[in-house]
Amino acid sequence: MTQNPYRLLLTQGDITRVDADAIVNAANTSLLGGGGVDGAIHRAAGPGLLDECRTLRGCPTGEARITGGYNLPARHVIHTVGPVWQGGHKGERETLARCYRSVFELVERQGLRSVAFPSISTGAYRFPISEAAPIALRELRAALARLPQLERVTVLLFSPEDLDVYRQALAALGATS
Ligand code: AR6
Repeated sequence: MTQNPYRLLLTQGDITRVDADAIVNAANTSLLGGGGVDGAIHRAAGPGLLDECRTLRGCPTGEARITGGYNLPARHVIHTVGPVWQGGHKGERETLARCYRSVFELVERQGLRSVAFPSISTGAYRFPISEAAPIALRELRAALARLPQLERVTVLLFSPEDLDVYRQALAALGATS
């Protein structure tokens, strides 16, 4: 299938400001907030998000849960729990891929048309971003090929350095697939 390249956007910025059907949160298994992008999303969404998260009773690593977006411009938040990097021999790569697939299962089920991701696991969970980027991009491209309902998938990189890593990974994938 030919893919419209404009359906996948890599950009630098703050995910809490993105207007999309859903933004993805790099959460922890409690789903009760934390630092990094999780803290930023909870601060921007307001206390309604934490109230709804409490009703979910957590989320195992590699799975995903959907809530409302509350005071965010995004309509929904999809919370997923990435793997903690432990050197790469504990199935971290497969678990990270599973996070992206779990998010897209919810996207498909809810009929969402636009979704924005942060770089899952590459902050506090220490997954090397040069290894995470090709895994993320492979899953995003597979979902775009599989789900015609998807109009736009955005990756919001927090720093220009992270954006460069993703851009280079996308160029490298383009050459091989
Ligand atoms: N918009 C986009 N990206 C951001 C933002 C933002 N507002 N803030 C940070 N990032 P992290 P993890 C980037 O640590 O590694 C939390 O405490 C950040 O620069 O947020 O999956 C949770 O509760 C990095 O590139 O998530 C968990 O305990 C990326 O988001 C734990 O951290 C992910 O970094 C999850 O760790």
